[in-house]
Amino acid sequence: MFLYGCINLYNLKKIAFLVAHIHSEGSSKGVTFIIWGNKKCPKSKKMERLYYGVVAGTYYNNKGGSAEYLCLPDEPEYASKRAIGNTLTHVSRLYGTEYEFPINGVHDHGAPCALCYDADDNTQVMMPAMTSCPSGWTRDYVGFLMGPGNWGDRSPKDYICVDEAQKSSRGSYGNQNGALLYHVKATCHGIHCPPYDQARVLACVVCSR
Ligand SMILES: [Ca+2]
Repeated sequence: MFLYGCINLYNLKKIAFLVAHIHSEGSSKGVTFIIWGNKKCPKSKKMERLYYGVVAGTYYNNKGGSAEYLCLPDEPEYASKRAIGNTLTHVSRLYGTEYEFPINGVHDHGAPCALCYDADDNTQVMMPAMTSCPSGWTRDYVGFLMGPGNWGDRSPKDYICVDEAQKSSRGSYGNQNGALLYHVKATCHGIHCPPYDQARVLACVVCSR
């Protein structure tokens, strides 16, 4: 009787584990991500582009605002038909981005972006200062680590991995200095040189599996 109870409990636990595993496998399939600096998503069998647009963010020299770059769709939809006037006070203002001295792109041009969905993957990671992915991972794109300058810009933002092509967006409006994008270099302060080299800009890679 005792043995019978044990076997049942064991089997029940095993079944519960399998059900939970199947459930988590089923529910976690697919990743969404933004490709920065390109309006095309990486090529892959089940890749879908949800929209494309332009990179935007808080003005480089504003205090406050947001610390993230956004991928704004080219064709916006407004939830309210009511306009509140052209004055930009008492709101959070967004500005298009501009490459500053890009290696492959055009100085002062805006950066495109796209929101992508890959139904084949479960997870995705961006690795700074790498161009290759670990074994078993697929390389979605290689890029340059980019972000705000830090010699007086007041708006901090998270670094992003910008596609190495550094494409220009439609309507790149010249030197307007909005949410700026600079290359990133590692200094030799607390970082080993070599192998790090403060004369070179850092790469990045986006990997999934
Ligand atoms: Ca500029």
